[in-house]
This record gives sequence, structure tokens and C-alpha cells, in this order.
Amino acid sequence: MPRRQLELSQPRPELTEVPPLGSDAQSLADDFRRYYVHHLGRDRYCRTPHYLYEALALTLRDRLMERMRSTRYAQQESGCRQAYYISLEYLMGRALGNAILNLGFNGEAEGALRRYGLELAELAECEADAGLGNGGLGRLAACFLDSCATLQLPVRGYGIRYHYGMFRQKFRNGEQVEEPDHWLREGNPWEIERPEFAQRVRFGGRSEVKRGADGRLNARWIDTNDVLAVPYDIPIPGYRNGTVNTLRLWSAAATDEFNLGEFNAGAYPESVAAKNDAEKITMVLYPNDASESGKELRLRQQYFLASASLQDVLQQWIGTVGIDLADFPEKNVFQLNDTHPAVCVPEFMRLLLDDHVLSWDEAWDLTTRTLAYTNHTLLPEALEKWPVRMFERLLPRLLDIIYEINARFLAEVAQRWPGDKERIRRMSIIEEGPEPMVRMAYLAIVGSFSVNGVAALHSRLLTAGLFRDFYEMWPEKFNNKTNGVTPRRWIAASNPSLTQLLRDTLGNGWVADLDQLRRLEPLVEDAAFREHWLAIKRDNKERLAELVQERCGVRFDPDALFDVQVKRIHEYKRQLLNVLHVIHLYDRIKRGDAQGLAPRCVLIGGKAAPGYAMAKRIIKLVNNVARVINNDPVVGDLLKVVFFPNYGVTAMETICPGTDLSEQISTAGKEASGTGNMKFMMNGAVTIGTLDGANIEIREEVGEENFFLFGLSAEEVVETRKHYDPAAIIAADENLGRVLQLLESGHFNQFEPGIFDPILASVTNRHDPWLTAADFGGYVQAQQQANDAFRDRDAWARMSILNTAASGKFSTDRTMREYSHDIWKLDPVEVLAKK
Ligand code: T68
Repeated sequence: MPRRQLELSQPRPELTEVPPLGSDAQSLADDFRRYYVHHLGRDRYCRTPHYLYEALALTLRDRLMERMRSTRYAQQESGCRQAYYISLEYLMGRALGNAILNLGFNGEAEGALRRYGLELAELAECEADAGLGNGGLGRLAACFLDSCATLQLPVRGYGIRYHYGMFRQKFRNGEQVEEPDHWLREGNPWEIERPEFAQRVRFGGRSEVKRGADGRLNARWIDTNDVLAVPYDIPIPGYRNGTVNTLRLWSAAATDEFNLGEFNAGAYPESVAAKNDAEKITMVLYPNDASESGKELRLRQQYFLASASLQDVLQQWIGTVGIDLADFPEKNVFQLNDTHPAVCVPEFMRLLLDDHVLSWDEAWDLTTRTLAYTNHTLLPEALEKWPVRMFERLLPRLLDIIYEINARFLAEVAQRWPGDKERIRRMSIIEEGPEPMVRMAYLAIVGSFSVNGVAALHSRLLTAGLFRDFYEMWPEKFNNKTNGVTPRRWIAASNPSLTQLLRDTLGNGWVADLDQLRRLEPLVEDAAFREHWLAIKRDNKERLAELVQERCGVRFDPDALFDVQVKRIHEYKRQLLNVLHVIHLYDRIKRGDAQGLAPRCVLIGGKAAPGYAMAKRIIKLVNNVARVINNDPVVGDLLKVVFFPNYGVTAMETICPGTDLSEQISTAGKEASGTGNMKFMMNGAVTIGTLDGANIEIREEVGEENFFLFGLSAEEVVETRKHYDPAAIIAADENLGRVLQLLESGHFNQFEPGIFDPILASVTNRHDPWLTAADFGGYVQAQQQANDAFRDRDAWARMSILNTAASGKFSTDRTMREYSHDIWKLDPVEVLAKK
């Protein structure tokens, strides 16, 4: 039963004003023991390290909670403007190391554990990844939260507390099999349930419009099936600044009232079963990172998040400011992470019209001054559309509102471009056809005051292509915000040896001011520094080699070139191009043309959407090619290949520091930004890549001589596709011919005839949208340059150092400053640091 708002009417200062907790090793050690023995009830017979981890997490959570409370008070008392990041996904990974780092407790936590003969690293391994996201978009949200807290920006995240996160990837006969990830099985010590802030979310029923006594049309949404949204708060600590922001994740629960009709009719089990139905909403994350398959449950998730979050913020406003919403847009802004929460547009309108009884014009003015939208993709198949019929069934009142928004919007278009019927058809929020659809991106653009892409090229292509009509109408809405990653997790926490070197060389300021890494540039001339740099890289490669040995049973030699491509498997990301190059190297070795080849270890990792047959086939190909190459005595240590299973945030923390060569080889114009590219660069990997997404900006920062560029540009891709002739390219390129010949001969699938035919067919198809054959030659050349550069230790050390030195731009601290300055207009709120 939700306990509602008791504390608002009855403040109890004497209860909640507590003296600060100690942050010295002794205080941590005492609390740790108390949690372990008393709270968790463990004794000397407990043999599992999990409870030790949990006791430490709870000890730290107490410290986070007190800072979270101070932060909330400080933000509330300042009356500041606040931003809300609304995202269906947060790929948080583990929290323990991050909490210790950001609280500044490293020495103290280790000291506390040492008193009991325990190792922090061992406990840390007990934590399950919070894998509540698919890939880049979800991880970006997590990095954003870290940077907002570090910059002391009043930003709250809203998301969904899925019971099952991203599936675990295993292989059977080299093929991907998915296993459910029940990450909450052993509980989540970082969250606090807040049932007193539960919200009611409606589904189904029908919408009834009546003219009231005052002549106004009043709409009611009736006969709905309601679900409760129960929030769980997760602390988001800033880097050593006393700020702890909040990530609020919603979990679905049945409303307490049983369905009385069924109950009285003797259908007790049926009415209790409704509970299950309600809880289904937040059961599982959809594992598609690109196309949406139009599943009703997914739309339910989207609306559930949108409605609960908007109601929560409105309720807080009313509780503190009152019922007058006139100033709401001055104090609040919602950032929509892609179109997934785009139902916020009609839902906010509904809340203002139906619950707060505002006029349409008032409500529309408030809505369009409060919402902002970020686009993450140019792929047409990834642009969300929902069948009108599904809206009608699930969210009938919202469909009314969407129709009205569209009618008024199209009237505006017609006024601006009189008689341009074609334009009206193109721009309509409703796509006409046998199955009319709601175009969520258009809904988001029309309802927002800001629309941004995630890298310079991507934003440019959006306004020139996909959203051109809208750009012509409202050029001032459109802007770019190049992505970033947080240097706290991606350098300071995951690369301790590099962090130590950077501390010794630059001091500690770079962690929260990454541009300071530029001060490394002159050090490339210092031979001792270069040696030190390479020694650290070698250590990290050893750690990675151990992990590869453990997970894949393949030995990576730390002196070889570590060549890595980790990301979701998708044809546009062209893992296939990478495999073709691997086969080319194998072919060279086999025909005795290995002169000048540096030993190379190729690691490919990433998950395929369970329904994406081609992506799964590419995984199978990598595994088969790896088996042949790794077991061929002629190849020996010259070439090793693995498909690293179950790639995710935690794996990346070991993979990234141990990488030499970062593969960012998407077909130009397809990867909106990429963020793995930035993590690798920060950790001193050199990129081999196309002119796509943020690669372009990476190359600009580091200089063209420190980047292995190849391939068609986005414009050339468009041109080439008009008269693409892969057969001619293959005929003219002996290397490619031999590679395809090997594939065709069944060399990698001797007992599985024909399984790679679809892959071969895609490369030789004139309509191959990814132009794999077109970029193969350039790719092989660039790989040869990387090979040669790697063999020159000094040259490589310089490139590696310069990549790290030039990575400052790609901190999410810079990204968040830009969002804050251009879109959110936030002022930082200081919270007195406890330490
Ligand atoms: C990624 N998108 C972009 N989508 O592909 C990548 N999609 O270029 C960019 O760097 C990153 O976003 C951050 O901006 C995604 O990761 C999804 O994961 C996704 C999930 C559900 C539905 C559609």
C-alpha cells in the first residue's frame, strides 16, 4: 500500500537532522561489520563473498544517502531551474568502484577491509552489472548523469527498473544463445524504494468528450486499467564535490483495489492475476538497439515512464510552488533520450488539459517550452512509428490529443507553404496508408523547443535529410551536441596505472577538467616518458590477455598488436569488414606472404538482437574463422582471433585500457556518433576508422597523422550507391577475390555447408547498403599502415600519447556544459563537500 506524502504535512526535523557519518577507515570498518553481522545476519559459517560486498555497499550507501539528502535540500532551497533526463535505458554497470572513487574513499575503503583481511577487488567482482540498456544510447545516459553530478547541475534521471536487463550472451556451436539476466535476484543494495511517491498510470478504456456547462469541451478518460508506478531512487555521486543527484527508476505494481466485479463473481484468482499483468510492464528490457518491432508491451513501457515521470515532477511543483503552472517552463526542462519517451508530448498536454484544466493554447505553450529532444540515429528503420490502432486501444485519450496537435501543426504548415499538399503529407505526424502510423520523431520535434543530434556530421545530416522539412520551418530549434564519455569510469576507475602516471605528471585536476590532458603533448619527446607509457599499456594488455584466456581459452601475447572492435553487432557497423580483413591476413600467412607482419590479436565482441538473423550469422562467422586460425600451426602466434562473449560495461573496463587499435569502421553516414571510439582514444588506442560520426571530430582533435583513415565519405556513399558494382571491385582486387573465394569454398564451414552464403551474397549484392566491398581495399591499406606504425615502437608510443592528450573534448563534462548552456540553462548548485 503506498504511503502518500506523510512527511510533507508533518516535517520532523529532529528525526531527519542527523550528525554526519564518519568517512575514515575505522568508521567504515565498524559500519561494514555491523551491516554484515547484524543487518545481513551473517556469521562465521558464511562462505560466500556476496554478503561482504553487500555490507560494503550498504556502508557506502549510507554516505551517499546523506549527501543525496543535502543535495536535494540545497537544490530545493535555491529554487533553481532543474532538468529531467527521460530515458528508457541506463547502462550503469557496477556501482561500487564508482562510488568509492567519486566519494574519494579509495584508501579508507581498502583500509577498512584490510582490518578483516579482505580485498576490495574480490568483493567488487560480486556485483552484477546494472545492464538496463542496449548500447551507446543507454551508456551515454549513465555518463551524462555522472557528469551532471560532477558539475553540480540539478539534473534528475528518470527511467525504468527492469527486472531483467540486457540478456547474457553465450555460444553454442559458435552461435549466440540468449540467457535472461536476472540482475535483481540477490537484491540491489544501491536503491531505496520510495512508495510514498508512487504514481498511478492509466491504460485502455475510452475517451469521452462532453460539452460542460461553460460551453467548453471536457474530455474524460474512463474505464481504464490502472497500474502503479513505484519509484526506486539510486544515488549518483559527483566527483568529490558533495553532490549526489538522483536516478529515479519506476517499477510497475498492481493497484491495490482488486477488480471488484471479478472478485464478487467468484473470480478471485483472476483478479489477483491482474497483479501479474501489471508487473509485466517493467519485467524486461527490449534487446533491440535499432529497429522497433511494434510490440504493444514496449509502448506500454514508454507511456508508463512518461506518465509517471511527468506526474512526479508536476506533483513536486504543486507541493512546493502551488497550482499555478505559469512559471513551470522557467524552472523545468525535460530532455527526451531519443523518441522512446516521445509520448511525453501528448501526455504532458493531457495532464495540463484534463487534470489542470488549462486551455489548449496555454497547455501547448507550456509543453513546447518544457520539452527537448535528442535524436540518436539516421537509420530509417530505427525511426519509431506506432500503429494508430494500437494507440486507440492502449491510450485512446492520447490519440485524441495527437490528432489535435497534428491538425493545428498542419494548419501552420499550410499557412507557411500554401497549396503544398506533398509537404503536408510528408510532414504529417500521422503517416497515412493501409495501417496508419504515428511518427514519433515528428511528434517529438513538433512538441519540443530543441532538437539535437549527437555529433557534428550527424546533426548536419539530420537537418539536410531526415528532418529537412522541419529544419526549414524552425531552423532555430536544431542544434548539435557531440557525445562524450565520463573520464571517471573510463580512465580513473578502469585504468589505475595510467591514472597514477597522469597524477604524477599533471596532478589530479584532469579528472574533472579533461582538457588538461593537452599538457601531455610535449612529453612525447621524452624517451623515458614514452617507455613508461608503453610499460603501462603492456600491463593493461596482460590483464586483458588473462581475461581472454579465461573467457575464450585463447592465448593473447601482450607484445602483439591488440586490435579491438566491441559494440552491438549490426551490418552498418561492419564487423564483417573486420572479419574479411582477418581472413585476408590469414590468407597472406598461409601463402607465405607474412613478411613485415606484426603479430596481431583480434578481439571482436558485442551482442546481436535476438531476432537479427544476419547479425547472428556474422557472430557465427567470427567464431568459425577464429577456430580455424587459432588452431592452425602455420599461423602460430602471428594471428589470434576471438569473439569475446557477453560484452558489456564491466568487460569494457578491462578491454579498453588494453587496446592498441580501435576499430570504428561503420559505413559513413550511418553511425550517429559512437562513444566506444572516445573511450579507446582516452586510453591511448589509435583509431582506424571512416569519416563517420564522432570519428571526424576525433581525427580533428588528434591530427590526421595520428589516425588511420580509410573509406568513402558520407557524400561519396550516397553517390556510389547509385551505380554500385561490387563484382567489378572484386574482379579488380585480388585480395578481396581470394578472401571471398576462401569463404565460398567452405573453408570455414566444412561440416556446415552453405551457412555463410547469405553473408557472401550481401557483399556481392549491388544493393548492399553498407558498401563493404567498396571500402575493403582502403581498409586493407589503412591496416597495413597501422601494422607498420606499430612495429616502430617510438612512433606508436607518440601516437598513443597524443591520442590521450587530445581526448579532452570527449569528456561528457564538456557535453553537459553545452546542454546546460544552450538548452537547459541551469546554474550549478553547491553542496558543501563532506570531505
Ligand atoms: C546509439 N544508438 C548510436 N540506440 O547508434 C550511436 N535504439 O552512434 C551513438 O553514439 C549512441 O546512440 C549515443 O548517442 C543506440 O544505442 C539504441 O540503443 C536503441 C535502443 C532502443 C531502440 C533504438
